[in-house]
Amino acid sequence: MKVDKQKITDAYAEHGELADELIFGRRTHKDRRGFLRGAGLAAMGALVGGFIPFHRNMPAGLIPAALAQSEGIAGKDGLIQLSDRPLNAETSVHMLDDNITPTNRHFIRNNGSAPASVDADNWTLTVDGLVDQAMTFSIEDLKSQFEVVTKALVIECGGNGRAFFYPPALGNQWTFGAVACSEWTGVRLKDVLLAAGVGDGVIYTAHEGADIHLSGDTIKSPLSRGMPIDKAMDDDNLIAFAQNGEALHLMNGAPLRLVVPGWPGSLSQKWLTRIWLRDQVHDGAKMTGTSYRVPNRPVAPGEEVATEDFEIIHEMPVKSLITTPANRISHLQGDALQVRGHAWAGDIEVSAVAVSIDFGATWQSAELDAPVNSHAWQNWRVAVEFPEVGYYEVWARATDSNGISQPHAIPWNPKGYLNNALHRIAVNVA
Ligand SMILES: Nc1nc2c(c(=O)[nH]1)N[C@H]1C(S)=C(S)[C@@H](COP(=O)(O)O)O[C@H]1N2
Ligand SMILES: [Mo]
Repeated sequence: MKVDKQKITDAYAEHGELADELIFGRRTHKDRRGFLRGAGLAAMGALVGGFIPFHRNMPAGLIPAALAQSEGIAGKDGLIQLSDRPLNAETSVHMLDDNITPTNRHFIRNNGSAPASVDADNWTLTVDGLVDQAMTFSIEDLKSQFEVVTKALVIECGGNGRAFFYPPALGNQWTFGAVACSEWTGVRLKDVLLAAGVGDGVIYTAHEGADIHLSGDTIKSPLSRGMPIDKAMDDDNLIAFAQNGEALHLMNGAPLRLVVPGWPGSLSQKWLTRIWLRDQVHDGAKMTGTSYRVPNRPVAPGEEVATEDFEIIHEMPVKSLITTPANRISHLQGDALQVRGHAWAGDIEVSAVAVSIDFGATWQSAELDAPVNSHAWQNWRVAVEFPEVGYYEVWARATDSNGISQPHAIPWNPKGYLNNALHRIAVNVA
Protein backbone atom coordinates (compact mmCIF):
# COMPACT_ATOMS: atom_id res chain seq x y z
CA MET A 1 0.00 0.00 0.00
CA LYS A 2 1.40 3.36 -1.00
CA VAL A 3 0.94 6.04 1.64
CA ASP A 4 -0.74 9.05 0.05
CA LYS A 5 -0.78 11.62 2.84
CA GLN A 6 -2.85 14.13 0.91
CA LYS A 7 -5.46 11.57 -0.07
CA ILE A 8 -5.89 10.46 3.52
CA THR A 9 -5.96 14.02 4.88
CA ASP A 10 -8.65 14.90 2.31
CA ALA A 11 -10.54 11.73 3.15
CA TYR A 12 -10.56 12.63 6.84
CA ALA A 13 -11.82 16.10 6.00
CA GLU A 14 -14.68 14.79 3.88
CA HIS A 15 -15.57 11.30 4.90
CA GLY A 16 -14.21 9.75 8.11
CA GLU A 17 -15.16 6.18 7.16
CA LEU A 18 -13.18 6.23 3.96
CA ALA A 19 -10.10 7.54 5.75
CA ASP A 20 -10.60 4.87 8.35
CA GLU A 21 -10.59 2.20 5.69
CA LEU A 22 -7.48 3.63 4.05
CA ILE A 23 -5.62 3.53 7.34
CA PHE A 24 -7.05 0.64 9.31
CA GLY A 25 -7.93 -1.52 6.31
CA ARG A 26 -11.34 -2.88 5.43
CA ARG A 27 -13.00 -4.44 8.44
CA THR A 28 -14.00 -8.08 8.13
CA HIS A 29 -16.28 -10.25 10.24
CA LYS A 30 -13.32 -11.90 11.93
CA ASP A 31 -11.58 -8.64 12.66
CA ARG A 32 -14.36 -6.20 13.47
CA ARG A 33 -12.25 -3.79 15.38
CA GLY A 34 -9.33 -3.36 13.04
CA PHE A 35 -6.13 -2.03 14.43
CA LEU A 36 -3.16 -0.16 13.13
CA ARG A 37 -0.33 -2.13 11.63
CA GLY A 38 2.07 -2.14 8.73
CA ALA A 39 1.47 0.51 6.13
CA GLY A 40 -1.61 1.80 7.94
CA LEU A 41 0.45 2.46 11.04
CA ALA A 42 3.15 4.14 8.96
CA ALA A 43 0.52 6.30 7.23
CA MET A 44 -1.03 7.32 10.51
CA GLY A 45 2.40 8.14 11.92
CA ALA A 46 3.16 10.33 8.91
CA LEU A 47 -0.17 12.10 9.32
CA VAL A 48 0.16 12.89 13.01
CA GLY A 49 3.87 13.61 12.87
CA GLY A 50 5.46 10.70 14.76
CA PHE A 51 5.40 7.05 15.81
CA ILE A 52 2.41 6.19 18.04
CA PRO A 53 3.64 4.16 21.04
CA PHE A 54 0.09 3.09 22.03
CA HIS A 55 -1.11 2.40 18.50
CA ARG A 56 -2.61 -0.94 19.52
CA ASN A 57 -5.14 0.93 21.65
CA MET A 58 -6.04 3.45 18.97
CA PRO A 59 -9.61 2.63 18.01
CA ALA A 60 -10.73 2.43 14.41
CA GLY A 61 -12.96 5.39 13.60
CA LEU A 62 -11.00 7.80 15.75
CA ILE A 63 -10.15 10.97 13.88
CA PRO A 64 -6.74 11.88 15.27
CA ALA A 65 -6.88 15.11 17.25
CA ALA A 66 -3.80 16.26 15.35
CA LEU A 67 -5.87 16.26 12.15
CA ALA A 68 -9.05 17.60 13.69
CA GLN A 69 -7.09 20.72 14.62
CA SER A 70 -5.86 21.37 11.13
CA GLU A 71 -8.36 23.37 9.15
CA GLY A 72 -7.75 21.36 6.04
CA ILE A 73 -5.51 23.72 4.08
CA ALA A 74 -3.14 21.39 2.25
CA GLY A 75 0.42 21.77 3.51
CA LYS A 76 -0.60 23.89 6.46
CA ASP A 77 -0.94 22.65 9.99
CA GLY A 78 -2.77 24.17 12.90
CA LEU A 79 -3.70 27.41 11.14
CA ILE A 80 -6.94 29.04 12.22
CA GLN A 81 -8.95 29.96 9.18
CA LEU A 82 -10.50 33.43 9.32
CA SER A 83 -12.09 33.46 5.90
CA ASP A 84 -12.51 31.18 2.95
CA ARG A 85 -12.84 33.51 -0.01
CA PRO A 86 -10.32 35.04 0.00
CA LEU A 87 -8.41 32.51 2.06
CA ASN A 88 -7.02 33.99 5.25
CA ALA A 89 -5.57 31.96 8.09
CA GLU A 90 -3.44 32.77 11.11
CA THR A 91 -1.16 30.75 13.34
CA SER A 92 -1.87 30.14 17.04
CA VAL A 93 0.75 31.95 19.09
CA HIS A 94 2.11 28.79 20.72
CA MET A 95 2.56 27.29 17.22
CA LEU A 96 4.98 30.14 16.43
CA ASP A 97 7.52 28.84 18.95
CA ASP A 98 10.15 27.77 16.38
CA ASN A 99 13.04 30.16 15.78
CA ILE A 100 12.42 29.77 12.06
CA THR A 101 8.74 29.41 11.20
CA PRO A 102 8.14 26.16 9.29
CA THR A 103 6.26 26.68 6.04
CA ASN A 104 3.26 24.75 7.32
CA ARG A 105 2.86 27.33 10.10
CA HIS A 106 3.35 30.45 8.00
CA PHE A 107 0.10 32.44 7.98
CA ILE A 108 -1.83 33.12 4.76
CA ARG A 109 -3.17 36.51 3.82
CA ASN A 110 -4.88 36.73 0.44
CA ASN A 111 -6.80 39.68 -0.98
CA GLY A 112 -7.99 37.70 -4.01
CA SER A 113 -7.75 34.12 -5.24
CA ALA A 114 -4.40 32.41 -5.68
CA PRO A 115 -3.68 31.46 -9.31
CA ALA A 116 -5.25 28.05 -9.97
CA SER A 117 -1.92 26.62 -11.04
CA VAL A 118 1.57 28.01 -11.44
CA ASP A 119 4.41 26.92 -13.67
CA ALA A 120 7.80 27.72 -12.16
CA ASP A 121 9.67 26.72 -15.34
CA ASN A 122 7.85 29.24 -17.51
CA TRP A 123 7.36 31.98 -14.92
CA THR A 124 8.63 35.44 -15.84
CA LEU A 125 9.28 38.63 -13.94
CA THR A 126 9.37 41.92 -15.83
CA VAL A 127 11.12 45.00 -14.49
CA ASP A 128 10.10 48.13 -16.36
CA GLY A 129 8.82 51.68 -16.06
CA LEU A 130 11.45 54.34 -15.43
CA VAL A 131 14.44 52.06 -15.99
CA ASP A 132 17.36 52.30 -18.42
CA GLN A 133 16.48 48.95 -19.92
CA ALA A 134 13.24 47.03 -19.35
CA MET A 135 14.10 43.41 -18.58
CA THR A 136 12.28 40.10 -18.29
CA PHE A 137 13.72 37.23 -16.27
CA SER A 138 12.87 33.57 -15.82
CA ILE A 139 13.51 32.15 -12.37
CA GLU A 140 16.59 30.42 -13.82
CA ASP A 141 17.82 33.81 -15.13
CA LEU A 142 17.48 35.30 -11.66
CA LYS A 143 19.42 32.40 -10.14
CA SER A 144 22.22 32.56 -12.69
CA GLN A 145 22.57 36.34 -13.08
CA PHE A 146 22.44 37.47 -9.46
CA GLU A 147 23.87 36.41 -6.13
CA VAL A 148 21.52 33.98 -4.37
CA VAL A 149 21.11 34.69 -0.67
CA THR A 150 19.19 33.11 2.22
CA LYS A 151 17.86 35.17 5.12
CA ALA A 152 15.43 34.75 7.99
CA LEU A 153 12.91 37.56 7.47
CA VAL A 154 9.82 38.67 9.35
CA ILE A 155 6.62 39.19 7.40
CA GLU A 156 3.84 40.72 9.51
CA CYS A 157 0.47 41.83 8.21
CA GLY A 158 -0.29 45.49 8.93
CA GLY A 159 -3.64 44.31 10.35
CA ASN A 160 -2.18 41.81 12.83
CA GLY A 161 -3.91 42.46 16.18
CA ARG A 162 -6.97 44.03 14.56
CA ALA A 163 -9.28 41.81 16.65
CA PHE A 164 -8.47 43.83 19.77
CA PHE A 165 -9.73 47.23 18.62
CA TYR A 166 -12.91 48.70 20.03
CA PRO A 167 -15.10 49.83 18.34
CA PRO A 168 -14.29 46.87 16.07
CA ALA A 169 -12.36 47.58 12.89
CA LEU A 170 -13.60 45.96 9.69
CA GLY A 171 -11.42 43.33 8.06
CA ASN A 172 -9.92 39.99 9.03
CA GLN A 173 -9.97 39.66 12.78
CA TRP A 174 -6.31 38.75 13.19
CA THR A 175 -5.29 38.18 16.79
CA PHE A 176 -1.52 37.64 17.07
CA GLY A 177 -0.68 35.11 14.39
CA ALA A 178 -0.41 37.12 11.15
CA VAL A 179 3.35 37.12 11.54
CA ALA A 180 6.11 34.66 10.73
CA CYS A 181 9.86 34.44 10.29
CA SER A 182 10.71 31.85 7.65
CA GLU A 183 14.03 31.47 5.90
CA TRP A 184 13.72 32.90 2.39
CA THR A 185 16.08 32.25 -0.50
CA GLY A 186 16.24 34.46 -3.53
CA VAL A 187 18.06 37.36 -5.13
CA ARG A 188 18.24 40.90 -3.80
CA LEU A 189 15.59 43.22 -5.20
CA LYS A 190 18.26 45.93 -5.21
CA ASP A 191 20.57 43.95 -7.52
CA VAL A 192 17.77 43.35 -10.00
CA LEU A 193 16.71 47.02 -9.99
CA LEU A 194 20.33 48.14 -10.51
CA ALA A 195 20.68 45.72 -13.44
CA ALA A 196 17.69 47.34 -15.13
CA GLY A 197 19.01 50.77 -14.15
CA VAL A 198 17.00 53.02 -11.84
CA GLY A 199 16.04 56.08 -13.88
CA ASP A 200 16.29 59.68 -12.69
CA GLY A 201 13.14 60.80 -10.98
CA VAL A 202 12.10 57.36 -9.70
CA ILE A 203 10.44 57.74 -6.33
CA TYR A 204 8.34 54.59 -5.95
CA THR A 205 8.07 50.92 -6.90
CA ALA A 206 4.85 49.21 -8.02
CA HIS A 207 4.33 45.45 -7.67
CA GLU A 208 2.06 43.14 -9.62
CA GLY A 209 1.13 39.52 -9.03
CA ALA A 210 -0.79 36.79 -10.84
CA ASP A 211 -3.61 36.36 -8.32
CA ILE A 212 -7.19 36.97 -9.40
CA HIS A 213 -9.66 39.58 -8.17
CA LEU A 214 -12.59 38.04 -6.27
CA SER A 215 -14.99 39.38 -8.89
CA GLY A 216 -13.25 37.18 -11.45
CA ASP A 217 -12.52 40.30 -13.54
CA THR A 218 -9.00 39.70 -14.87
CA ILE A 219 -8.43 43.42 -15.53
CA LYS A 220 -8.80 44.18 -11.83
CA SER A 221 -6.00 43.42 -9.41
CA PRO A 222 -6.68 42.26 -5.85
CA LEU A 223 -3.55 44.01 -4.60
CA SER A 224 -0.78 46.07 -6.15
CA ARG A 225 1.35 47.98 -3.72
CA GLY A 226 4.71 49.72 -3.81
CA MET A 227 7.28 51.48 -1.65
CA PRO A 228 9.61 54.48 -1.69
CA ILE A 229 12.72 53.73 -3.75
CA ASP A 230 15.00 54.15 -0.68
CA LYS A 231 13.23 51.31 1.08
CA ALA A 232 13.29 49.25 -2.13
CA MET A 233 17.12 49.46 -2.17
CA ASP A 234 17.44 47.83 1.29
CA ASP A 235 19.78 44.82 1.06
CA ASP A 236 17.29 42.57 2.85
CA ASN A 237 14.46 42.79 0.30
CA LEU A 238 14.41 39.54 -1.65
CA ILE A 239 12.80 38.26 -4.79
CA ALA A 240 12.35 34.80 -3.31
CA PHE A 241 11.92 31.42 -4.96
CA ALA A 242 12.46 29.22 -1.89
CA GLN A 243 11.00 29.12 1.59
CA ASN A 244 12.78 27.09 4.27
CA GLY A 245 14.87 25.36 1.62
CA GLU A 246 11.96 24.22 -0.56
CA ALA A 247 9.74 25.70 -3.23
CA LEU A 248 7.29 28.26 -1.84
CA HIS A 249 3.90 27.07 -0.67
CA LEU A 250 1.31 28.08 -3.27
CA MET A 251 -0.55 30.18 -0.67
CA ASN A 252 2.67 31.95 0.23
CA GLY A 253 3.20 33.09 -3.34
CA ALA A 254 4.73 30.22 -5.35
CA PRO A 255 6.79 30.22 -7.45
CA LEU A 256 8.12 33.76 -6.91
CA ARG A 257 7.42 36.54 -4.43
CA LEU A 258 8.82 39.66 -2.91
CA VAL A 259 9.85 39.60 0.72
CA VAL A 260 10.02 43.13 2.12
CA PRO A 261 10.64 42.78 5.86
CA GLY A 262 10.09 45.54 8.41
CA TRP A 263 7.15 47.15 6.61
CA PRO A 264 3.56 45.88 6.24
CA GLY A 265 3.35 42.39 4.74
CA SER A 266 1.28 43.77 1.88
CA LEU A 267 4.49 45.00 0.24
CA SER A 268 5.68 41.41 -0.09
CA GLN A 269 3.85 40.78 -3.37
CA LYS A 270 3.09 37.10 -3.96
CA TRP A 271 2.96 35.38 -7.37
CA LEU A 272 5.22 38.23 -8.52
CA THR A 273 5.13 39.02 -12.25
CA ARG A 274 6.14 42.66 -12.56
CA ILE A 275 7.94 45.46 -10.80
CA TRP A 276 7.72 48.87 -12.38
CA LEU A 277 9.47 51.99 -11.26
CA ARG A 278 7.44 55.18 -11.10
CA ASP A 279 7.95 58.91 -10.67
CA GLN A 280 4.94 59.16 -8.40
CA VAL A 281 3.58 57.37 -5.36
CA HIS A 282 2.03 54.17 -6.72
CA ASP A 283 -1.77 54.28 -6.93
CA GLY A 284 -2.52 50.56 -7.42
CA ALA A 285 -5.12 48.47 -5.62
CA LYS A 286 -4.94 48.91 -1.82
CA MET A 287 -2.60 51.92 -2.03
CA THR A 288 -5.31 54.54 -1.66
CA GLY A 289 -8.31 55.37 0.54
CA THR A 290 -7.99 53.75 3.94
CA SER A 291 -6.06 50.62 2.85
CA TYR A 292 -2.80 50.19 4.74
CA ARG A 293 -3.15 53.80 5.81
CA VAL A 294 -3.65 55.36 9.24
CA PRO A 295 -4.81 58.84 10.37
CA ASN A 296 -2.00 61.38 10.44
CA ARG A 297 -3.24 62.66 13.81
CA PRO A 298 -4.69 61.08 16.96
CA VAL A 299 -8.39 60.28 16.56
CA ALA A 300 -11.10 59.38 19.07
CA PRO A 301 -12.34 55.76 19.05
CA GLY A 302 -15.04 55.44 16.42
CA GLU A 303 -14.39 58.89 14.91
CA GLU A 304 -15.08 59.38 11.18
CA VAL A 305 -11.82 60.37 9.54
CA ALA A 306 -11.64 62.08 6.14
CA THR A 307 -9.64 60.14 3.52
CA GLU A 308 -7.22 63.03 3.04
CA ASP A 309 -6.23 62.73 6.70
CA PHE A 310 -4.77 59.26 6.15
CA GLU A 311 -1.13 58.48 5.42
CA ILE A 312 0.56 55.35 4.10
CA ILE A 313 2.00 53.00 6.74
CA HIS A 314 5.77 52.68 6.47
CA GLU A 315 7.78 50.83 9.11
CA MET A 316 6.12 48.36 11.48
CA PRO A 317 6.46 49.05 15.23
CA VAL A 318 8.36 47.10 17.92
CA LYS A 319 6.53 43.97 19.08
CA SER A 320 6.99 40.71 20.97
CA LEU A 321 5.12 37.44 21.47
CA ILE A 322 5.15 34.85 24.22
CA THR A 323 5.20 31.56 22.31
CA THR A 324 5.79 29.24 25.31
CA PRO A 325 3.82 28.50 27.38
CA ALA A 326 0.42 28.81 25.77
CA ASN A 327 -2.22 31.09 27.29
CA ARG A 328 -4.21 29.75 30.28
CA ILE A 329 -1.86 27.10 31.57
CA SER A 330 -1.74 25.69 35.08
CA HIS A 331 1.62 25.69 36.82
CA LEU A 332 2.94 24.22 40.06
CA GLN A 333 4.03 26.77 42.65
CA GLY A 334 7.69 26.50 43.55
CA ASP A 335 8.85 25.54 40.06
CA ALA A 336 10.27 28.27 37.86
CA LEU A 337 8.19 28.75 34.70
CA GLN A 338 10.28 28.90 31.53
CA VAL A 339 8.84 31.64 29.34
CA ARG A 340 10.09 32.36 25.85
CA GLY A 341 9.20 34.02 22.58
CA HIS A 342 10.32 36.33 19.80
CA ALA A 343 10.62 40.09 19.34
CA TRP A 344 11.14 42.30 16.29
CA ALA A 345 11.16 46.01 15.46
CA GLY A 346 10.57 47.11 11.87
CA ASP A 347 13.88 48.04 10.23
CA ILE A 348 15.86 48.21 13.47
CA GLU A 349 16.70 45.83 16.31
CA VAL A 350 15.12 45.01 19.62
CA SER A 351 17.44 46.04 22.46
CA ALA A 352 15.55 44.59 25.45
CA VAL A 353 12.63 42.36 26.41
CA ALA A 354 11.20 42.37 29.92
CA VAL A 355 8.36 40.45 31.56
CA SER A 356 6.04 41.36 34.41
CA ILE A 357 3.89 39.09 36.62
CA ASP A 358 2.33 41.95 38.63
CA PHE A 359 0.36 43.76 35.91
CA GLY A 360 3.27 45.96 34.94
CA ALA A 361 4.31 47.26 38.38
CA THR A 362 7.76 45.67 38.15
CA TRP A 363 9.68 44.15 35.24
CA GLN A 364 12.27 41.40 34.98
CA SER A 365 14.77 41.37 32.08
CA ALA A 366 14.73 38.46 29.68
CA GLU A 367 17.78 37.02 28.00
CA LEU A 368 17.67 38.32 24.40
CA ASP A 369 19.53 36.90 21.39
CA ALA A 370 20.90 38.97 18.55
CA PRO A 371 19.01 38.39 15.28
CA VAL A 372 20.55 35.74 12.99
CA ASN A 373 20.57 38.49 10.35
CA SER A 374 19.05 41.95 10.09
CA HIS A 375 15.22 41.83 9.80
CA ALA A 376 15.00 38.41 11.52
CA TRP A 377 13.09 38.22 14.78
CA GLN A 378 15.07 37.83 17.99
CA ASN A 379 14.51 35.02 20.46
CA TRP A 380 14.23 35.67 24.18
CA ARG A 381 13.71 33.60 27.30
CA VAL A 382 13.32 34.08 31.02
CA ALA A 383 12.59 31.93 34.10
CA VAL A 384 9.73 33.32 36.16
CA GLU A 385 8.90 32.45 39.78
CA PHE A 386 5.56 33.06 41.47
CA PRO A 387 5.48 34.07 45.15
CA GLU A 388 2.23 32.27 46.00
CA VAL A 389 -0.59 30.30 44.40
CA GLY A 390 -3.26 32.12 42.42
CA TYR A 391 -4.01 33.81 39.11
CA TYR A 392 -1.21 35.60 37.33
CA GLU A 393 -0.64 37.20 33.98
CA VAL A 394 2.75 37.18 32.34
CA TRP A 395 3.22 40.31 30.25
CA ALA A 396 6.05 40.73 27.76
CA ARG A 397 7.34 44.07 26.55
CA ALA A 398 10.01 44.71 23.94
CA THR A 399 12.00 47.92 23.52
CA ASP A 400 13.64 48.87 20.23
CA SER A 401 17.10 50.35 19.73
CA ASN A 402 15.57 53.85 19.66
CA GLY A 403 14.24 53.28 23.18
CA ILE A 404 10.61 52.92 22.11
CA SER A 405 8.67 50.25 24.03
CA GLN A 406 5.45 48.43 23.28
CA PRO A 407 2.44 50.21 24.79
CA HIS A 408 -0.28 48.69 26.98
CA ALA A 409 -2.88 49.69 24.42
CA ILE A 410 -2.55 51.51 21.15
CA PRO A 411 -4.65 54.43 19.99
CA TRP A 412 -7.68 53.35 17.96
CA ASN A 413 -7.58 53.78 14.17
CA PRO A 414 -10.41 53.09 11.72
CA LYS A 415 -8.90 50.04 9.97
CA GLY A 416 -7.23 48.52 13.02
CA TYR A 417 -3.62 48.61 11.84
CA LEU A 418 -0.32 48.50 13.73
CA ASN A 419 -1.48 46.94 16.98
CA ASN A 420 1.73 46.35 18.90
CA ALA A 421 0.21 46.34 22.38
CA LEU A 422 2.10 44.03 24.71
CA HIS A 423 1.25 40.34 24.68
CA ARG A 424 0.09 38.62 27.86
CA ILE A 425 -0.80 35.12 28.94
CA ALA A 426 -2.79 33.83 31.92
CA VAL A 427 -1.11 31.41 34.35
CA ASN A 428 -2.93 29.65 37.19
CA VAL A 429 -0.40 28.75 39.85
CA ALA A 430 -1.54 25.90 42.11
N1 LIG B 1 -0.27 39.08 -5.02
C1 LIG B 1 -0.55 39.25 -3.72
N2 LIG B 1 0.45 39.43 -2.86
C2 LIG B 1 0.20 39.60 -1.54
C3 LIG B 1 -1.12 39.63 -1.04
C4 LIG B 1 -2.18 39.43 -1.98
O1 LIG B 1 -3.36 39.43 -1.63
N3 LIG B 1 -1.86 39.25 -3.30
N4 LIG B 1 -1.33 39.85 0.30
C5 LIG B 1 -0.29 40.61 0.98
C6 LIG B 1 -0.48 40.76 2.40
S1 LIG B 1 -1.66 41.86 2.90
C7 LIG B 1 0.34 40.12 3.29
S2 LIG B 1 0.22 40.43 4.94
C8 LIG B 1 1.34 39.12 2.85
C9 LIG B 1 1.16 37.82 3.57
O2 LIG B 1 2.03 36.84 3.11
P1 LIG B 1 1.67 35.31 3.31
O3 LIG B 1 0.28 35.07 2.82
O4 LIG B 1 2.71 34.54 2.62
O5 LIG B 1 1.73 35.07 4.81
O6 LIG B 1 1.26 38.90 1.46
C10 LIG B 1 1.08 40.05 0.67
N5 LIG B 1 1.26 39.76 -0.72
MO1 LIG C 1 -1.45 42.18 5.20
